[in-house]
Order: sequence, then C-alpha cells, then structure tokens
Amino acid sequence: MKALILNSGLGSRMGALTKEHPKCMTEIAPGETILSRQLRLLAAAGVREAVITTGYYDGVLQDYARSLGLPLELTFVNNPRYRETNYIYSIYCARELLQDDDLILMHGDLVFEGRVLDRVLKSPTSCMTVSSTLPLPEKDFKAVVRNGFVRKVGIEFFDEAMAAQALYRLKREDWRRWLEKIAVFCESGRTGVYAENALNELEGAANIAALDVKDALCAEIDNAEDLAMVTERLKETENKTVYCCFSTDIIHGGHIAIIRKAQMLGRLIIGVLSDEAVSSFKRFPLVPASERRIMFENIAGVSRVVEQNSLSYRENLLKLKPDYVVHGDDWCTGFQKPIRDEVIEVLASYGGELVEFPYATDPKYKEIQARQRADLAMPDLRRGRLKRLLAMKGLVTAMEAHDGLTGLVVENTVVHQEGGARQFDAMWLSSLCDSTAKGKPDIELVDMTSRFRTIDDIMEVTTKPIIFDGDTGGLTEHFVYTVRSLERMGVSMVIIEDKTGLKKNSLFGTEVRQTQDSIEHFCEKIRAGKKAQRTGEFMICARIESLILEQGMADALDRAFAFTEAGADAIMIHSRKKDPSEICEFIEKFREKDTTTPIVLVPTSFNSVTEEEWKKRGANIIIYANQLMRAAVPAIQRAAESILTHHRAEECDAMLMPFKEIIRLIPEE
Ligand code: SPV
Ligand code: MG
Repeated sequence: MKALILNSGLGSRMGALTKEHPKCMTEIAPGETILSRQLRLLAAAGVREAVITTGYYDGVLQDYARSLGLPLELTFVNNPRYRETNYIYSIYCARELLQDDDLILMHGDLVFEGRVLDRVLKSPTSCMTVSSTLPLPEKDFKAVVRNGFVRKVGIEFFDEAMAAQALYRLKREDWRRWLEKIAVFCESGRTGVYAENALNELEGAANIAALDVKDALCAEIDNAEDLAMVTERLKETENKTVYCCFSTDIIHGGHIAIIRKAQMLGRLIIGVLSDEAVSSFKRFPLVPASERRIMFENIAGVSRVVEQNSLSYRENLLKLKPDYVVHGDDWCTGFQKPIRDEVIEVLASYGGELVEFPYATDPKYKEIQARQRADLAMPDLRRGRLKRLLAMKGLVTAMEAHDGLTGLVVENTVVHQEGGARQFDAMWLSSLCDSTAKGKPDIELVDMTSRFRTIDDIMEVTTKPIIFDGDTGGLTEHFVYTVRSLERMGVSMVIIEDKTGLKKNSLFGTEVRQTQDSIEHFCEKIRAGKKAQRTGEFMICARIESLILEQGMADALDRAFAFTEAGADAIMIHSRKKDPSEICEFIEKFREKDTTTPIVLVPTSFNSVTEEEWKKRGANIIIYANQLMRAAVPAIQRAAESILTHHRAEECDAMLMPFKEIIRLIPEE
C-alpha cells in the first residue's frame, strides 16, 4: 500500500500563512504541521511508501519532509505546471509510480484523527470519507451516495449528498480505472478540473464505498478560519487519554507500532502488568515490573506509566477513566475474551471507547518469545526463581513431576477463572513418584545418578523451578556433593527429612519401622549442606517427621527452631492425618516466634484446606506430591483390563486420547 499526497497547489486562500512555504507546512499544533501529522500517522499505521506531488515551494517541501526522519520511503513528483493546472495534472505527472499498488490518496491540506485513517486502512473495499452528521458545505466537496457507494463527487451536488473529504483508500483495480480516466482528461487538455470530474464519468464503476466518519476530525484547511477550528479540535484530541496495558519484558517493533498508534489518539498512559499477573497467565517475567516500568517510561511520548495488578482492567479503568483503551485484536477469542468483555462493559459505563489493532504475528516476534522461554530454562535463571516467587506471591504451589511428560503437564496446564488465570508455580520431584515410575519402593533405592537423570529429562522440556525430594539426604559426607550437584543443575530447593537408617515413605507412619534422626546430627547435616552450596539462591528445607512418628507437637517445634537455627532456609512439617488441625497448630505456634522462615506443606491427607486458607494461616509452599501419578495408574490399569476382557482394543478406545492427538502432543521444536 502506497500513499499519494497532493501538495502542488498554491494555497492562495491562506494569505500570509503560505508566503514562504507550501500550505502543508502550516503549523497546526506546537511542532506539528499538516504534513508532519499526515506522514506520522501513515508511518504509525504501517504504510512504508509515500509519493508526494509538489509544485509551489518544491525544494522547501522536499527538504522539510526528509528532515522529519520518518520510516517512510518518500518520492517527490514535481508538477511543473502547478500554477495553471489542478491536482488532476499532478496525479497524471506521478502516474508511472502509481500503477501497481493499492493507494491511500489524500489532499495535502487534510487533517484527520488517527482512528479515521485506521478505519480507512481497514476498509475491505475502496472507500472515501464522508460525514452523515456534518451539514452540507456550500463550497466544498460533497459525495452523492447510493446504497452505501459513492456515485459522484464535486462541489455542485446537493441531492442525496453527504459532506465528503478527499481521503480515499483505493483498491488497485478501482484506482487503475480512475487513473485511466485521469489520463484521458489530461491528454485531452482538461487539466483545470478536479480529478473527481474524471471519477464521475466512471458512474460508480470505481466501487468506492462511503465511509461515514461522523463527527471525527477529518477536515481540509483552506483558510485561517479552518486553521483555527482544526487547531482547537486537535487540542481537544490531545486532552484525551489513552490506556494500553503490556505484559512484555522486551520491547520490539510490534509494541512500538501499537504505542505509536495509541499516541495518535491522545495522551498515552501505559499499564505495566504486575509480576504476579504475568506469571499467572504466561510465564515468569524475565524483567521485574519495576524495571519494566522504567523501560516504558523512557519511550518518547508516553505520558505516564502505572502498574496493573491483575489481568482485569477494571480497577485501572475506573481510576483513570481513559477515553480510549487500545489493544491488539488477538483478545477477541480465547481466554482473554472475558477480559475484553469486561473492558467494553466498564468503558460503556463512562463513555470510553475500545480501539483494536491487528495483532502483530511476525515470525520474528514468535522467535523472540521462544528465546525468552529458553532463557528461563537455563540453570542460572531457573535456580533463584523459587525465592523470587516466594517474595512476590507469599504462597507458591508445586505439582509433582516424574518425567518429561508430567513435567510438560505441570509446565503448561493453565486454568482460566473469573477473568484471571492459574497455573502451578513450581515442580516437585517426589521420591515416591520417581521410585514408583521405575516400579521400585520409596526407600532411597533409586540412586542419585538415576534421580538426577529424571531432573535432566524434566529440565530439558520445562522452565519452572524445581523442588527436589532429597529423602534423608543420606550420609552428611554424601549430602554435600548432592547439594553441589543439584545447585549446579539449577534446582531451587532440596527438602531433606530428619530420618535415619532405612527410610520408608512417611505415609506409612508408625505402621513400619522408621527412625528419626537426632536434632544434633540433623543440624550438622543442614550446616554442612549450607556450607557446601555456592550461590545464595539455593535453598535447603528441613522436613520434620515428629507428627508422622507420633513424637508430639513440642518435639516438632523444638526441631523446627533448631533446624532454622542451623541454617535451614525453610521448614516442612508433615502429617498423615485427614484432619488438618495438628498442622494448623504447628503453623500457629511456629509463627509466634518465627514470622519469616517459609513453611512447606504436603497436604496429601489433609487435603480439604484451600491454598488461600493456608496462605492466611502462614504457610508458604504447597506441594501436590503425587496426584498426577495417582491419576495415571487407575487409568492405565482400566485400559489394560479392558483389552484383556474383550480380547481386543476397540472397547477401551473411548477412554483413550485419540491417536491423532498423542502424535501431536509433543510439538517438534
Ligand atoms: C514424596 O512425594 O516422595 C514425599 C512426600 O516425600 S510423602 O509421600 O507424603 O512422604
Ligand atoms: Mg519422598
């Protein structure tokens, strides 16, 4: 798409204003001329080429247009007979450049709002701007409109007419027809008429729809009076506010394009989505909200940056009451639709308007996103994220993963609820599930080399932080090496339990022989582990088995304080009772003395309490330790039984994921 701007004329009705430069260089706002505004709007809308016809003060105009430094390829075509011809002849002079593209045609003295140009550009057919609300002008252009299409354009038509402005979007075929007629006119000497006289001879064959812009600013400046009116209208536009919210942590050309378009509508306020809101629906932000704010504050023309604390715009819209909200059209469907619906509802409550632009789907932007995800998977960027999540959210959830596939499920499962989104924050690498997946008992039989292999499989396909179930931690002399290895791999936390000897799963409780470690010995293990780690990011969590082994609350608390004193970064308290009261009591008593050390819970048995309630009580990490594995086993057993029962696979098909889906479940990179 090319733009053609007609700027050859003398602008004689402007008096002294056009004494030293062409009319298009008349200032309409501080530092803004008719031409600079037109070109800026075109560039912001993504138009890359403009042909400008010149005549009067040709050199001044060319120098000025180039000095604007806009991302537009400018071509100037001089009409040497500009004094005695009309712009029909200027178009004729430029005809060679205008053959093979759709065209945006405008007079050089036209001032319009960004949203007018946006509608013109989006028009599926050729179109011309008209207004159904403006009175018919005595001397200016009017369009005769029938069935929504422009039949004739001129100053002499009053019947079936609407006020019209010379701003056209012309499809290549339609424009060619008009251009051919223009050539016929010029070659037969009719160069003193409007180009529209040639259009009128086509009797509607140029298929130009009438695009009603109603009261939006779209006006020619012919004299000082017009100039005063347009300047006033632009001031009003500048007083409008525009709101646009971003979750991105890098700014690319697509974002800048939206920002430039939004700025055309008024003073731009940018909402930066909080870290918590970003990580709820997308991924953990690589750059925190405080930094992202600075990034946007430093973009020219951004008047203010505010934080948006949730995916819902409601709070900020009611506070800021912007005249416009600008967004890409990608949110018309999918999980963002309820958010969009709410924006429309809130805007309607005070008379605001939603403006949507086509969403940039450039493959290079997709590539940037993929690279960012890849960065998040790297050990050094992954390790510290658990601490950051704890600081950011107060309560973090972790779901069990025991191989690449379950890792992907934990990574990618998102539930959209009440205009928000929820996903797991982290992954739990359970000893029970890692052993069970190998058909082995949970007794520290699966050795560290194998457990590290599982970590690697999961890490290869995910980005979320990992909490590793370190069982007893083994011998202190071995534990220090485990800490170093886990830390190097990018694991965020290891949890070790205060048991010794042959470890059995805690959920057996006292049904099997299990020995609790002494406080002194376990403290020594914690101290050695803390000393071994290299970064400040890695966390060692001490898990207390006193309630599991029925040693009482006092013992549990004594241990908790001793282990924290020894350097544990977090405390896990476990129970196998359905009733959560002993856990609640522990949290309450621990928090009386220690308000900061994170408390970790594995509510497999005491599963009735919601995450929100745990948070209120003072817990910080909730681990769902085995639910994915427990969901899978009965499902595969049922499929196996069905095949054995029916001697074929047909009956079990209904319980299965379709074959077509399983082969596409894992996308190729
Ligand atoms: C695990 O998931 O392996 C655990 C938690 O250690 S529990 O099974 O409850 O002991
Ligand atoms: Mg375990």
